Amino acid sequence: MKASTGLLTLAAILASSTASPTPAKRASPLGVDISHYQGTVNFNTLKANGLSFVYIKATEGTTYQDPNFSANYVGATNAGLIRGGYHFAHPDSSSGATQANYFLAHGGGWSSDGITLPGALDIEYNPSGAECYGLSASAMVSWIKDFSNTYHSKTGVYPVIYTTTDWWTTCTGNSASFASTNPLWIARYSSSIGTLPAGWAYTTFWQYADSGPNPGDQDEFNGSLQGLKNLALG
Ligand SMILES: *[C@@H]1O[C@H](CO)[C@@H](O)[C@H](O)[C@H]1NC(C)=O
Ligand SMILES: CC(=O)N[C@H]1CO[C@H](CO)[C@@H](O)[C@@H]1O
Repeated sequence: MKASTGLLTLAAILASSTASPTPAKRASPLGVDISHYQGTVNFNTLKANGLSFVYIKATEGTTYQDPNFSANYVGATNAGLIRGGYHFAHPDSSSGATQANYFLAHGGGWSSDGITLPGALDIEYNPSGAECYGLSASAMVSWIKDFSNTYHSKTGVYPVIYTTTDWWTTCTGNSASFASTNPLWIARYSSSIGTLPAGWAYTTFWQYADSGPNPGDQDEFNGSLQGLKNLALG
């Protein structure tokens, strides 16, 4: 996913150097994740194309709200898509709790209604500064815990963690301490998902391409449509 600065994430840069893989025919529920970069999205078309869910960018740090969030969220809802918000983490600018509260106040909330996915924490390559945002692995793990525990205490569910195996390995020391609580969403633009971060036996979401037949990044839920609805029930 992209930060508001407009710089490509490393994952996107790496992916753009090779053609996006043509996904094999996928049986699992498909979705996309979008932000204002996609402009005005026709959610009825997404639904007609067979998509089941959409993650929508809400916030970054504590200073940025995606200008299209509300329009996107309402559009997705009206089209009958299962949807949720995501937050682009800036672990160098304020605490995890502060950013979780900002996200919750600006679209990242959750309720057990069968159509709202747990909010996602997008934690990945720093678009504009130090590797790992200048944090040690233990400080990074503490930051993520602070975000995750705050989100859980306010909603009753743990946020989905969006990352890459490479970033997670480098910047958390491949921490296994979220695997029993947080659903995983791995970005890997390949025909196979590859090695997962420590602890997780499986991924919940897979972002398998950064472009495709529908606007935004292309995602798959690892399970059935009922499993996806169960995630939205908590
Ligand atoms: C999908 O989940 C199942 C368990 O429910 C697991 O066996 C499988 O490896 C997962 N796939 C991926 C790509 O993680
Ligand atoms: C529906 C909506 O709000 N669309 C806006 C999304 O953001 C772009 C700018 O990135 C605007 O031009 C659209 O009007």
